[in-house]
Amino acid sequence: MHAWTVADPPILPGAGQGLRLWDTATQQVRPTAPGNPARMYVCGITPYDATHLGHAATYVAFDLVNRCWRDCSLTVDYVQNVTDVDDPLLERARETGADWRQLAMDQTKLFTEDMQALNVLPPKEYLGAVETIPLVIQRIQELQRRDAIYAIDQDLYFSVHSDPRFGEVSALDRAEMLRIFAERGGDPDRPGKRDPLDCLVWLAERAGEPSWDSPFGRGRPGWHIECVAIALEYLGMTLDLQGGGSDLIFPHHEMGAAEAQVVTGAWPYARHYVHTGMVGWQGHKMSKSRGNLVFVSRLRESGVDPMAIRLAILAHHYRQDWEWSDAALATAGDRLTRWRRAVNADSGPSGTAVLDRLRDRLSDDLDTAGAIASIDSWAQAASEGRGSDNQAPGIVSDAVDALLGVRLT
Ligand code: 5CA
Ligand code: ZN
Repeated sequence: MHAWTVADPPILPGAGQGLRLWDTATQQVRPTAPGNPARMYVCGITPYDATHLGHAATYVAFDLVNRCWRDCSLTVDYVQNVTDVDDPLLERARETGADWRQLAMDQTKLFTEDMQALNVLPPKEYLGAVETIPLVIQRIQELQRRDAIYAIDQDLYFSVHSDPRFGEVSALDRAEMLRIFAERGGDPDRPGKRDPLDCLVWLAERAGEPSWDSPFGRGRPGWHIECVAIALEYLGMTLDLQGGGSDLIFPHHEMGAAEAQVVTGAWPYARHYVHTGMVGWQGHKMSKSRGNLVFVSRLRESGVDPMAIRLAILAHHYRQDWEWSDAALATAGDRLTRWRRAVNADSGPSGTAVLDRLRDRLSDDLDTAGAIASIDSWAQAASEGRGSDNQAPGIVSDAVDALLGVRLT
C-alpha cells in the first residue's frame, strides 16, 4: 500500500532533549526511552468513512511524537496499518451496494490526501490487512504451538489467559472488560468459549464474505492479530510506542499485547502505550456508527486552510476529550494569520528562546497549548516591532514547521 509524501521538516539549531509521555499501562507520565531507530506503531483507519476530525486529531498527536523524536536526533521507524477487511467495512459495502475493495481503496485514498494536507509525516511502512494475511497465518501457527489457540466450529480463538500479564495494559476490572468487549466487536456470550474474553484470531469463511486459504481452512483474520502480525514483522519486539485513540485501549491494545507476548515469549510488547482523547461533535464522540462526523476533506473542499485545521487540533491537549466547533476553527484561522504576519516581519524577540520554550513544552507530554502560547506572545511582540533579532522570524517559522507541523510560509 502506498503512504503519502510530505516534505522533511526543516533542520533546527541544536536538538531536543527527550520526550515524556503518559503511559496508559503504568498510568503516569514517564520519559520515553526509544532506541535508535525509535519504533512506533500507530493503528490505522478502517477505511469506510474517512477522515473525520477525530481521526485527524489522533494522527496529528502521533505526528508530534514523530517530530519530537526526530528533533532529538533519532530516526523514527513508523509503521501504520489499514484495516481494509473487517466487519464494519463489509457491512457498509453491503448497505451501499459498493464493492468492499473499492470502498476501502477510495477511503484510504481520501485519508492519505488528508494526511498530506495536514502535513502529517508518512509512516515508513503502510500496510493493509489484505496484503499481510500470510503474516497473520504464521503468527496464529506460532500461537498454536504455544497451546494458546482453540476452535469453536471452524473459528479460532486466542486464549487470553495464556498470557499471565493479560490485563496490564488497560488495568480494567473484569466487569468493565466484559462490558467494553461486547461494545467493541467482541463476542463474550458465544457458547463454547473457555473465557468470555477470548478473542477471535481467524474467522472461518462466511457466505458472501471475502476469504483466503489457510492451513485452518478458508477464512479471514481477526482484528487484533492483524496489527500484531504487522508490528512484529516490520518493527519487532519491543515497540517503543503503541498508539491509537482511547477507544483502542480495550480490547484492541490489551489483546494485541497478550498475543505478541505469547508469540515471542518476551515482555513488554510496548514500552509506552499512548492514547488520544476522543473528539466529539454535537455532544457525542464523533463516530461512523453515529454519523456525527466532520470530514477533513469537506472542510478542505470548502476552502479551509489545512494548517488552520491542524492548529485547531493543537489547541487541545491530546489526552483530553474535546468538542469540535466552528468557533475553534475560526480562532485557529485568526491565529494562523497573526503568526504568518509575524514571521514576515523583519525582526522580533529572540528566536532561539522561542525554540527552547517550544521544545520544553512539547517534551512535557506534548503540551501543545503551552507551545502555542509561547508563539502567540512572540508573534504579538514581533508584530508590534519589539525585539531586534533579525534571525528570529526565520527560526520561529522553522520551529513551528518542524515541531508543530504548521507551515507558515
Ligand atoms: N482500524 C482500527 C485500528 S487497527 C481503527 O480503530 N480504525 S478507526 O478508523 O476506527 O480509527 C482510526 C483511529 O482513529 C484509531 O486510533 C481511533 O482510536 C481513532 N479515532 C476514532 N474516532 C475518534 C474520535 N472521535 N476522536 C479521536 N480519535 C478517534
Ligand atoms: Zn490496530
